[in-house]
Amino acid sequence: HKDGSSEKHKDKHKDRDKEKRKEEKVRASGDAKIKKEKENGFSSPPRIKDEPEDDGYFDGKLKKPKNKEKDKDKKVPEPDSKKKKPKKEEEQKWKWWEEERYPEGIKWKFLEHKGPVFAPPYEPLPESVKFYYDGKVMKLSPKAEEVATFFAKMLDHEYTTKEIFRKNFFKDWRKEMTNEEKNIITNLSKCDFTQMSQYFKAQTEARKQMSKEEKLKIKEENEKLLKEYGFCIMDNHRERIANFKIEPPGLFRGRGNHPKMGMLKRRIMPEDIIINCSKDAKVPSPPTGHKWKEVRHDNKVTWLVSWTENIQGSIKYIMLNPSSRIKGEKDWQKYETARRLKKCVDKIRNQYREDWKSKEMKVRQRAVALYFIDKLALRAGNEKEEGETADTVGCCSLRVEHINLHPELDGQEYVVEFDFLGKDSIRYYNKVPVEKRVFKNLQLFMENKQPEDDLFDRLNTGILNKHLQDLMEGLTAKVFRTYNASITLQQQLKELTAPDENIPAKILSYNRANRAVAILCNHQRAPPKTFEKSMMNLQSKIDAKKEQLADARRDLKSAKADAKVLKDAKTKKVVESKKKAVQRLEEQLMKLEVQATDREENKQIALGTSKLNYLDPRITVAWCKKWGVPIEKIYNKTQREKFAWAIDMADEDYEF
Ligand SMILES: *[C@@H]1O[C@H](CO)[C@@H](O)[C@H](O)[C@H]1NC(C)=O
Ligand SMILES: *[C@@H]1O[C@H](CO)[C@@H](O)[C@H](O)[C@H]1NC(C)=O
Ligand SMILES: *[C@@H]1O[C@H](CO)[C@@H](O)[C@H](O)[C@H]1NC(C)=O
Ligand SMILES: CC(=O)N[C@H]1CO[C@H](CO)[C@@H](O)[C@@H]1O
Repeated sequence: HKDGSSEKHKDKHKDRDKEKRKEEKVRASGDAKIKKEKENGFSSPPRIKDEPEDDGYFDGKLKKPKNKEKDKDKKVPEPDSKKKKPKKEEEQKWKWWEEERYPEGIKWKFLEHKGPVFAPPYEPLPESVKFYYDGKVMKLSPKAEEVATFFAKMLDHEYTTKEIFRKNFFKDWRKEMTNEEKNIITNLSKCDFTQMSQYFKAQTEARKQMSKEEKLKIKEENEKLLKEYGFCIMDNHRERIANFKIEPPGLFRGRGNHPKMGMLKRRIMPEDIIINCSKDAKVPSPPTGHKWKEVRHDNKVTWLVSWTENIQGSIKYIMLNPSSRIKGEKDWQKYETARRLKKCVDKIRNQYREDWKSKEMKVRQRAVALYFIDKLALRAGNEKEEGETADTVGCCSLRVEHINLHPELDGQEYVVEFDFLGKDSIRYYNKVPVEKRVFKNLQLFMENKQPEDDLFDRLNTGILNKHLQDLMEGLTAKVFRTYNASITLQQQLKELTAPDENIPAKILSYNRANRAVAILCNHQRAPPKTFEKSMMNLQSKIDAKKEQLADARRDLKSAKADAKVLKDAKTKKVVESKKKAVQRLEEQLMKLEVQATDREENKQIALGTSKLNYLDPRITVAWCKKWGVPIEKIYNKTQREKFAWAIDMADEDYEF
């Protein structure tokens, strides 16, 4: 397709512009698909297929085997109205990446939405569900009862045995009690929530046992809610909102040993809510009898709704879905920044190597920290939530106790052993050989220090970030991560992909490359609870397949024997079909075995985070296009929506 490509390109642009204008009009009236079909006289195929062709293989997870009978049913032509709907959705995908960007700082010109969906009101417990205090039945006031149910729902959880949790809960619960209740209920250990807990368990059970009709009804209600509140209009386009439902009240958990765990996370009311929309938009109406806290028209921010939560005092936002223009542009920019780093990383590396010899201690420390960020993809500082006291650290906040120096270890020289809790209390443990100069510097930084002293005492996150900005505009520790993750994926894909292996094997290679990145970024996980079971299921499938294959081989052998004797056309045909059956089974077995390998290797690694946040999707798209691997095998629907820009833009020779 290379001939005259520049001419074609121009034409494509012209067409696009026309198309864009047309689409704009169409969208305004709402029904793009139908109108476009009328104009064009045909319907173009959807770009991103909704239902990928399914060979049961995806992302290391096995899908439920398809029911053959059901498949047959599906092929019966459905009434038109039903079939057209999903296609219409596809048709409306807006290629924002082909349009000009707004000037820096401006996020939108028009914004209209329906506001948030509030948590459903509290439903009091039935009379039959009793609460006991000190062995005696007690009827709680509605407010006290509501908060008690939050605790009851968590009764089986380890949290409710933790002292801080109980203390925080009890303190906040008492605030919701009437004076009378407060006088009686003075000791949490005397509260008996068992009946409440049993009631909720029974409810959960009942939900599982719901009839098809009931489930369908709930599904329809959810869809209705999504249709009304799940979208906004931003600059003539209907965009999906990420989190339009406000979280219901409950008890705060937090990660690690959070000092605020057990506190009451209040119910958010319209009076807490700040609405952001454009001046010429219809302001969403608050629920009857209520008012918004404030209505703003600020097009320098991307949020639609905000409020302040009561536990940490942090501001929460309702924002657009990752598939939106606003989020997509930001994502795209992130990878462009990482590509800029690629261009100057050598210079930066040479600079910090020079700085290891600096006379100034501060410069030396900065240079060693930068080396860690570059080489180990460490985070800059401790990006923990305010009030969080979990003892997590980043590069700048490393303490002497977090590293051990080994002049020699397992045949390697100058090894640094790291052991600390990183973001979200995930342990970082690594033994890395470093350059001699780094090692000597670390020895120097540790001289005359106690274990709890800062390793980099002349450095903080602010200083380091400032330095990064001076090295390259927009540079942060995270850019190193994105850069290294993306470049590593690209290199690994080149190394691991064997041109003549089949698609399942290629996918395994992809996942291996992805895993190399996840390990680099320390995206570990505990093996999923269902791991052993799902592995066993897979193994029994493999065993069954092996048996089938053995049978098929036996059949083939006897058919061949028959053919030798009879030598007629009919037996020859039988032999051919038996041969095909064997081949088919061999392929299926291979596929299952590849899956088992993949899943075993994936046991303790979370691929999702790097896939979603650190890997330039264009590398993946290019790889898929180059090797003819359907993109659906690598990205699920959510991911395809998020990366629609990359899927459309990147061709097979894209280089990060
Ligand atoms: C609270 O109740 C528990 C269980 O009855 C009892 O062991 C404990 O001593 C009580 N605590 C106080 C402070 O009264
Ligand atoms: C990425 O990180 C790895 C692991 O520390 C490191 O060995 C490698 O040099 C880095 N690669 C690039 C290109 O930055
Ligand atoms: C796609 O994968 C992500 C993990 O990256 C997961 O959170 C999401 O639920 C998946 N979506 C679908 C539609 O399967
Ligand atoms: C005009 C206005 O109120 N702007 C605010 C919009 O929201 C952001 C983020 O909360 C604030 O920083 C702005 O001051």
